[in-house]
Amino acid sequence: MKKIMVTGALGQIGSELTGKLRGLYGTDQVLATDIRVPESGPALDGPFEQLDVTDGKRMHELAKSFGADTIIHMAALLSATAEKNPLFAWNLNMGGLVNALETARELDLQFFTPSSIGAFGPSTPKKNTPQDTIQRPTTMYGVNKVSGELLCDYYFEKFGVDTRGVRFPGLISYVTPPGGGTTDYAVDIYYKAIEEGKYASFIAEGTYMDMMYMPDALQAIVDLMEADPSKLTHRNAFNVTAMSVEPSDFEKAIRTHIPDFQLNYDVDPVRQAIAESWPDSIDPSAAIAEWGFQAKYDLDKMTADMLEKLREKLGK
Ligand code: AKB
Repeated sequence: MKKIMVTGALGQIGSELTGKLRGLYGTDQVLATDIRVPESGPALDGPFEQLDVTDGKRMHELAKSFGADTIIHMAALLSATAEKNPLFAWNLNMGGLVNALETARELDLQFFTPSSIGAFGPSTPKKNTPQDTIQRPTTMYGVNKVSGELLCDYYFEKFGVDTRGVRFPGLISYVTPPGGGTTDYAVDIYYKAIEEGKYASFIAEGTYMDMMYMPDALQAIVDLMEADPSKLTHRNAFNVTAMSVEPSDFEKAIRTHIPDFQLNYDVDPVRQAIAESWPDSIDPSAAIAEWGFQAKYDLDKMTADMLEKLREKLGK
C-alpha cells in the first residue's frame, strides 16, 4: 500500500483510517473521498475529492489521476438504516462495491472492503461462530454483506484482483459517531455516561454481540493489507473480534469509573430483532492463524481509554 484511495472517508471508520494511513504512508499518499464535502477537519489535511460511489466513472477517474495502487472501500449504509430503505441500501451498498471492484480490476489495485457480523443470520451457529459456516442473514444489510463477500472472492478468483476483507463486529470510538447501526448503543452509552450519568439502551439486557475498539480495527486493516498473500486461505471476510458483550457488561465497566452510572432499557424492536439474528460471539482463529490478527483492547482497557478521551473531547 503506497497510494491509497479511501471511499467513505468521513464515516465512522473512514475518518480515523484516513489519518492512520496518512501517518503510516505519508499525507499526500492517501486520497480521501466522500459524498459529503467537509468545511474543515482531518480529511482536508491531505488530498480530498467529493465522490458518490454509485458514479463508477468518476471513481475510476479519481483513482487513475491520483495514481492509486490500493482502494479501500468503506462507503456503505449500516444495518438499521438499510432496513428502513432496503432498495436504496441495495443500490448504494452493492452499486458502490461493484464500482470499487471494477476500478480495482481495471487499474490493477489492491482492494479492501469490510464485511460484518451482520453477514450471519438466525440459522448460523450463535456461539463461537466459525469462519466458514451457514450464512442466511435476514436483513438487507446482511444480504449486501454476504453478496459482497462472494463478489470479492469472485473478483479474486476470476480476475486476480488482490481483494481482502474482514467481518467487523460493532466498532467503538470516541472520534466519529457511527450512524444507523445496531451496535451503536455501545458508543452512545459512553457519551451519555459522561454527559448525563445515565443511559437507556435500545438493545435489551442479555443480548450479546461482538465488539472491538477502533484502534484495533484500524490495525487489523493495515495488518491484513500488508499480509503475505501466500498465507491467506480466506482473503475476504475474516472473522475478527475483541470481546463478546451485552449492555450490562458496559454498565459494570463504566461504573468502575463513574460509580453512580445508571443503565435502563428502552428497547427498539427493529434493532433488537437485528441483534438477535446475529451471533453472540464469533471465532477469529482463521485471522489469527493466517495473518496474525490480535486485539489489544479488552472491555476494561477500552472503557478507561474511551472515558478519558471523551472527557477531553466533551470538556467534562
Ligand atoms: C451495524 O451495527 O450495522 C454495524 C455492523 C456490526 O456491521 N456496526
